[in-house]
Amino acid sequence: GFSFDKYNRLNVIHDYLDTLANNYSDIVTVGIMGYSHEKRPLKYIKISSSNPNAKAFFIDGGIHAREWISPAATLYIVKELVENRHTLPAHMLDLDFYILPVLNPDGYEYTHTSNRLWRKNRSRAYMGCRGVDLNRNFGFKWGGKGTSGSSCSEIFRGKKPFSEPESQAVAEFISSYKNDIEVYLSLHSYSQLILLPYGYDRIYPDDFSDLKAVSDRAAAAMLQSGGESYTVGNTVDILYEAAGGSFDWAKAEAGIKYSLTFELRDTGRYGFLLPAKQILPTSKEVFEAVKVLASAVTS
Ligand code: 0X9
Ligand code: ZN
Repeated sequence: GFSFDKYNRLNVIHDYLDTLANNYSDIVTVGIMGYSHEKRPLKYIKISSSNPNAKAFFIDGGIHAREWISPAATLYIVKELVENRHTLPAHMLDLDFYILPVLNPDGYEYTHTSNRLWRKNRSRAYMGCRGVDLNRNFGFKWGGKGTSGSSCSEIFRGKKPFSEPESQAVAEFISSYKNDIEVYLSLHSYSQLILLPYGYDRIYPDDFSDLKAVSDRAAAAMLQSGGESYTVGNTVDILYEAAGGSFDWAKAEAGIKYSLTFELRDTGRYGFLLPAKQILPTSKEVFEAVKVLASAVTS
């Protein structure tokens, strides 16, 4: 069964979402945004505010298959929002949350069965190797810096923007709710960074200082709650160039002001192989940040 002491398989994660939808049918619904290359559902959960005019907060995890802490952290967020709802600050109750724990289910399962360090999806549409880096496949500045046209590359961008069913389904979903969504948060690992747009080049959106200010507060809250230290900055300044990423698209094309990427624990000791003992402490610090981000878009 489902637990926060371990990394759960896809079917266990999906069953947990379904169980919540059954047990909390007044606030929780589960839906499917689309299907992966191998026809697995892109299952998401919606946690609804009682405010009919609520703004929305979107979170995805598991774009990269091997970054197991990312889906795990999304599930902790889900648990807090649903099962511990009575403990939440009031402003959190004023938002709808859309959470997609595993954006790349084929890759995630493959890391459990065959290759723990697989990153991409499992597309077989290409000569050479399988898999597209879904975080290079979104349709803003697609094909730019920090991407590759070789199918065997870890940063293979695919044959055209949104060539992959996973990226396409997520973009369609977000587009259909873009007037409501005020925060787009994509969870990755590792390095303990809060990455701000843009990632395709060293370019700062006009409202960069707004994003920076709330992210600095989020990082402070993470640390103050007993969590780890996270570095905040423009993606290119503190990491590298990576065009075709989901949050650049969310910012530039969907118009979502607060579009961010977190790189969760650790800073390299275990890297992608983060011990299960760190699932809960990592998840708790992420939830502290989510509370701060939520406060920025509620009044
Ligand atoms: O390279 C990536 O896709 C991300 N780092 S990771 O180690 N998790 O693979 C960084 C993505 C930054 N976001 C964009 N460039 N859009
Ligand atoms: Zn990643």
